[in-house]
Amino acid sequence: MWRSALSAAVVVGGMLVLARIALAAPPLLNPSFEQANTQTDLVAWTEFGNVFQEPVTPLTGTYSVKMFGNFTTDGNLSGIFQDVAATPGEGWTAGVNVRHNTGDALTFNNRALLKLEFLNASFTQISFVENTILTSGSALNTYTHHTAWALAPVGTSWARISLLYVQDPFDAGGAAFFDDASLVPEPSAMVMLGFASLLLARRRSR
Ligand SMILES: [Ca+2]
Repeated sequence: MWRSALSAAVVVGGMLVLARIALAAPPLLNPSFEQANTQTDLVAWTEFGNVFQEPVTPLTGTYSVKMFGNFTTDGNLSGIFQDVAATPGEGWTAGVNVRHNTGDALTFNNRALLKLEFLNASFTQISFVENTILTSGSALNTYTHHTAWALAPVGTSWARISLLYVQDPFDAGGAAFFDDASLVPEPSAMVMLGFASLLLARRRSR
């Protein structure tokens, strides 16, 4: 009796540890792009190239983020990114919704990318995954949701979500609209292993 009570207490304790880890994860700020100092200065995000907060086809709230090319060189980039503190061994999922609209659809090889990066304490990139999420062949006038997942490698201090627009060739037209980004960690493999062993101990004590 006391053993099962003890193991139940241990399991509850383990759940509290997991809950605390989930709560401790710093959230992505301004994920729906509703806050901006100016149209080209989103709160909590770093922008480069042609990036604008626009009251155009938002998924939620009033605003989306519009991106298009810089008309400079083939493969030029516009984009935004945000960093969140991360720990080696955590699995991270980056997500966003993207669309293009009739009248300003993507042309040629123009495309939008969702990139999940891991950086060390000096903000040097140590690994990344990158998914193409919008092309000239994508359906018009509808948001699609996309994710990218990766394990934070040894040396990780930061996880970064990057939303990018590639203009290729440099004179190709079309704009991408993004809304409702996310960047979420899972508990590390070691924590999950510990939790699983607690559950096993509970089962054996019955
Ligand atoms: Ca929004």
